[in-house]
Amino acid sequence: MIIQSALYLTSAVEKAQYPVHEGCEFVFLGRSNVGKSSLINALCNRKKLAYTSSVPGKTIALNFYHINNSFMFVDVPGYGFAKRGLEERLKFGKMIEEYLHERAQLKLAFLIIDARINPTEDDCLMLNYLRHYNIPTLVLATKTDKLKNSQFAKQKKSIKDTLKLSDEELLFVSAETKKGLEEVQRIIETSLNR
Ligand SMILES: Nc1nc2c(ncn2[C@@H]2O[C@H](COP(=O)(O)OP(=O)(O)OP(=O)(O)O)[C@@H](O)[C@H]2O)c(=O)[nH]1
Ligand SMILES: [Mg+2]
Repeated sequence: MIIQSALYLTSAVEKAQYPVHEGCEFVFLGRSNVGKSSLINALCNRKKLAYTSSVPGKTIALNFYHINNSFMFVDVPGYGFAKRGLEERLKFGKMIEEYLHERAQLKLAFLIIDARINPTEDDCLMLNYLRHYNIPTLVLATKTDKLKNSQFAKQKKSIKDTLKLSDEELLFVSAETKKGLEEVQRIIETSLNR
């Protein structure tokens, strides 16, 4: 599947603000600063479609991007950002849960983790939540460009063991080098045709 067009459509902090459309949606979840927005940009071949920052906490609402005039990528605020107060973290948590729980058009969730770091407790909680609600999920281990070749096999095993993933549920990617992104696009296409 080739992404020919990508357009920022709208932002939402609650259900009433979600855009009305017929297509399906793909959501990008993960810790703050892990690289969710960067992956959306890399997949769409655009530098500044989704805002990115070296400072965590850049994305503060659900952002909807219309792809090929057909389906949506949904960028969400990162979880586990300690500098956010408890109240804010709960607010973001509820915003994400409401989306995951209520959005019938949600086709597939990408859970983004850092390829260099073992999944955190927040990552495990998020994956359990997705499994509990039967939301099809693919784990994308990103920033692979920063992972030494010698560490690759060890990291793969430890991520798979911690999250209890099969081989098909984990892909190593990089927004920087675009490693693995053709495979992600293939998976999106398969999912759209299902
Ligand atoms: N080396 C490398 N850096 C990356 C990669 N992806 C993202 N980054 C960097 O990681 C930082 C965070 O990226 P974002 O895409 O803004 O992360 P996010 O998950 O959207 O962050 P929040 O919106 O705050 O939750 C930025 O400085 C990016 O340049 C990657 O594949 N490789
Ligand atoms: Mg972001």
